[in-house]
Amino acid sequence: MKQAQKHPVRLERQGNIALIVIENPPVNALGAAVRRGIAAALNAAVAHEKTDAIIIAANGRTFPAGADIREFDMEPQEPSLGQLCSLVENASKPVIAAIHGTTLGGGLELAMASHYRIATQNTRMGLPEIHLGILPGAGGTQRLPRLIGPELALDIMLSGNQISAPIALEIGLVDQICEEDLRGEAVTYARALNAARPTSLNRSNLVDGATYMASVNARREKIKLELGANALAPLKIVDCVEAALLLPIDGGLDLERAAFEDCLASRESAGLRHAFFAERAAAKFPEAAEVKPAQVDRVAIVGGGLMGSGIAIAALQSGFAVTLVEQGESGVNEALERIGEFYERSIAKGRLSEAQGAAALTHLQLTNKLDTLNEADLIIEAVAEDFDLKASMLAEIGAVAKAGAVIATNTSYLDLDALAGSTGRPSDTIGLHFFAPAQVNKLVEVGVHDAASAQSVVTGLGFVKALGKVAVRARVSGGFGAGYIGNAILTAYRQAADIMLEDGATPPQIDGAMRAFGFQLGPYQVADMSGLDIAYARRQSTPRDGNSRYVEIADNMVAQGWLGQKTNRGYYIYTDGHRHGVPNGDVLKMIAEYRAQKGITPRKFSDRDIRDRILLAIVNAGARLLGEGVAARPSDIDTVMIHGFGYPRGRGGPMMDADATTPSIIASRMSVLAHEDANIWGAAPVLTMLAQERQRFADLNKA
Ligand code: T1G
Repeated sequence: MKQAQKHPVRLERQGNIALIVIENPPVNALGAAVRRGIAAALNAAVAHEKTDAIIIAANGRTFPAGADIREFDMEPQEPSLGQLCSLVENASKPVIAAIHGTTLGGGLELAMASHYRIATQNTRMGLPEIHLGILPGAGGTQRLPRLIGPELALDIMLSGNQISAPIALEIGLVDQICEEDLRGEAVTYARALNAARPTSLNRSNLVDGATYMASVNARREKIKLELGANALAPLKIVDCVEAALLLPIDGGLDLERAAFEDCLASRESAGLRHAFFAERAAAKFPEAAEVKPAQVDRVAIVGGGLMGSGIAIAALQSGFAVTLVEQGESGVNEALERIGEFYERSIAKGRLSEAQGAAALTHLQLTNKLDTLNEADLIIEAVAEDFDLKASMLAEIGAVAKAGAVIATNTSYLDLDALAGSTGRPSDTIGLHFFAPAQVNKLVEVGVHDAASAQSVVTGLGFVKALGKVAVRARVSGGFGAGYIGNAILTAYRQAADIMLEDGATPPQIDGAMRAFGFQLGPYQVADMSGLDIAYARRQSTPRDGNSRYVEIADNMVAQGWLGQKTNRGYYIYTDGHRHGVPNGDVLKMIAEYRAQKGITPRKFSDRDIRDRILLAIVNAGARLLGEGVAARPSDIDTVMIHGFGYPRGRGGPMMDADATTPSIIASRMSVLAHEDANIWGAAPVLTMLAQERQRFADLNKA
């Protein structure tokens, strides 16, 4: 018999105090049923003659972490969160919000509409709506400036960052921090109250209009300067904060509502909300339904180069005990130097305290002895990207690792099945593909192969989550552009760019077009950053594919020793270690000579041509990876491209972008280009299927 669904809101009483308790796991999102429940409970409590005060609290890990984002694309239901907040504020009896966990967005707005706020010591608070391309739409832009002033209010809403409870107390956002028993202390606090205290009547931070407007105007100018005049949500937030001073509360709330609707309807917000759920969906590995991750306390990393030491830092920063194995004294010292430099820089920049830095380093064991690996629960091989070197190292690791330990290789494109075999215990072996710099980049592709056990896979997933990173499950692609999802798509991206380079475009033009589209850096700036020799080594070990044009420009640059930033000369020339270079005239000259040799008459490409050709290649590669089962769903590809390759998050990723154009239009555009390179512009079967069935990639996310 189907169990009756528990109502997400309960009304309890403790003598003359009514308690409205929310229970809507996992994060008590303020969906329609919750809002209706709170409104009904509040009306009942206010009407109850023996009620002197009302507490709003929540069970579970947090006070509401916001409105229910999933409801934004649905038919709105009453009461809206804004209406509920006004109901709370206008209650005739004191309402106290007892908050804990991550009180965010609509949850904090509900607390600010309450007359008093009590928080636990480790509560974190914030209005992160800007990360979803919207703004606080339930009174936050009107009540927060009243409580803490325009400057701090703008800081909180424009950064979307969380603040701690002690800070919130200091700035006047909460009234009291409770020691232990939040509910009990809230009741005691409530019993001492004798009057409601509507936030909207608090004008203490609105009296000095001139200073207030100076904050507003300065912030508006700063945003226009840094983000441009089209920065929708940030500028709307400033408008709303201005309205909090200039308009009565109802006028301000109306303006906020309209601004919220405008932002919600924007393409940017649709993209950001898609990205929010895409990275959470990506972490739903099928293996996780079968088994629990094994406990990982000590992590060992073999290879202390750029990647290995970056992974070590990420693990230290997340509280793991770390063993870093490097060959020989000099290898150990270089690794120690790299890690030491990270902590020095972080302390100098105030990101870490001396104590935090020192504490982290106490968990680091640096050695050149492989037998220390038998203490580790997880061993990550991070030596150079050479098959024989990796296979022999993995064989040694497989020999010393303890029973039950998980072995991972950080290969980015070598044959995972074969490398797993070389450990002698393939079921314990997975891929963990970090992206440089590993201590910063949030993406990790978890490589799965036929022999990998579910336990090993979910243990790898658990480790990546514990690092606070975004995990995406990937099988190794065997087709054009080996590697997991990211590298396979990058190969198509670069091939599309190189073909235009050969036919008439220039590196600065292509980079400019992709930056204008929203990428931080263009493909040739990225090539210079990662080093042309890395990609060259990979091309040398990858058999040429007759279906693709082989563009020799990069090979010729390597032959000249133009390897990018590491030689201060690549597609750009770099001076004094600057990250941004000036176009390298010698490369442009070399490309012109190369075209002449090949009898190519250069032709013009508009920025739109460049962008379209590259995006078509990316989407088509994504479609191929879906067909091969390398990627489980299109939104995983979006997550990889956003976190690993700087695809503009506000667009939601290439596969979401493709749906905006529709697969059938994409397939017809590709058919025009396929003759130029069948591998990157020959429509993948999945794309053809979607086009024929008038379906979208989003339909495959549901699968
Ligand atoms: N709505 C719907 N689902 C949500 C949600 C939300 N606000 N927040 C989290 N979830 C789901 C999430 O998809 C996942 O589901 C599960 O909860 C656990 O989340 C009017 C308009 C709170 C810091 O932007 O930042 O209020 O994958 O894996 O790492 O002004 O979730 O298990 O099926 O992220 O511990 C403003 C968004 C909304 C906060 C917890 N609030 N959430 O992190 O768990 S807009 C936010 C978070 C708003 C008002 C406006 C984080 C978290 P599933 P998780 P976590």
